[in-house]
Amino acid sequence: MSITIESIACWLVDIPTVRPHKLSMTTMGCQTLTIVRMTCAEGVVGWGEATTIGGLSYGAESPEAIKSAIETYLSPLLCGQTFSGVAALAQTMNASVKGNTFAKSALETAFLDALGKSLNLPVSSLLGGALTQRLPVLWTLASGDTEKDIAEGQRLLAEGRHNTFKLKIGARDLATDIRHALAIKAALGEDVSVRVDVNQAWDLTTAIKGMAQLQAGGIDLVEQPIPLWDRRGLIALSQRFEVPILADEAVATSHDGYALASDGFTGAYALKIAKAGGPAQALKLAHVAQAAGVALYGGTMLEGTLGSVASLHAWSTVSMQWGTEMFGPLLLKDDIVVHPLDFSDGQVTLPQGPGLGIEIDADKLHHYSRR
Ligand code: MUC
Ligand code: MG
Repeated sequence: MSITIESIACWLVDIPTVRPHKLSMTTMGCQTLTIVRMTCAEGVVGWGEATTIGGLSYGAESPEAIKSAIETYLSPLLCGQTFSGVAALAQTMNASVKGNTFAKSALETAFLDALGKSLNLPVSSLLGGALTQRLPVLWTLASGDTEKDIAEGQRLLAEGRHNTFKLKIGARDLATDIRHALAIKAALGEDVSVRVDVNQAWDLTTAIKGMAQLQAGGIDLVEQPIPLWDRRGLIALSQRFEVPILADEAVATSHDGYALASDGFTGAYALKIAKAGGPAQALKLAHVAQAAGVALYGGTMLEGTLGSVASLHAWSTVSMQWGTEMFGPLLLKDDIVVHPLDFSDGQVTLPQGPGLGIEIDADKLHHYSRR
């Protein structure tokens, strides 16, 4: 079974967030989704999404650059070509385009959606087969205000929507951040898992001080405390503290995962389809981690439903010891799909049906698209 790609269209879709989302490098009030529609022979249509955080403040590809890379370079390479699967698709893209993993991720997703629809199989089956139909999902408390975060966490616990929380720290001085994190942990209680993401904001000396206090205060996981280039520092921290480290920005592809683990890193890797170049590429990192005894976590770039579902299909095929954070759709005021995902009891349900199993709302796509 092969499919021929006929045309590719791309939109920038701007959707406001339900509240300001404060990270160490930016505060988001709006999220931009780069949406791809891949039309294949016999009228089969696949959809993909590439989404980053805060323009160029998080990663090296902006939404505008992703759209340009797709339209100017990747689409001409792919249109008119016939592919039997993601291996050939990735080989063609990688032979002529370096990097640009966000753009490649949107295209790999759209191709998987189209292939799944042609074969009448869910994307998870093309990636190895789902081990589960329900995946754990945490929520990130990042209003920038301790009391508001506590109230938000308590409300979500009472509603039963989430039972695990991640806090975004690193924008303020260490003492303020530690007070903030430990106050939230104390208010939410012993049984609630609270983790922090520093998004590279600390140097190694600050991280040693900070991790000691976070560990003593019962924080369960510390994500990317130091810059992505400081691999030796990350390995040293992972060996020095009992509280595990989650490597995020430091580990994008299977090559990064192999290098970090073979140099002695212990802890977990945050998988993200955008960092790796697509759902199938992200699973290569997952398999390297499994071989090295490194735990897994399903990460987000705060994608809408389309990108979150593409990730969930991949995450459903491996065991995620630290669960997932595929809450992106809940951070957005609206979305471009007909049926929203089912989030309940700290979990999300993998959509059923061929391909990604989602339906795009053409009116909403038009309404939120940048002119
Ligand atoms: C990140 O760095 O992990 C994930 C959750 C969230 O709030 O931001 C993202 C990015
Ligand atoms: Mg992170």
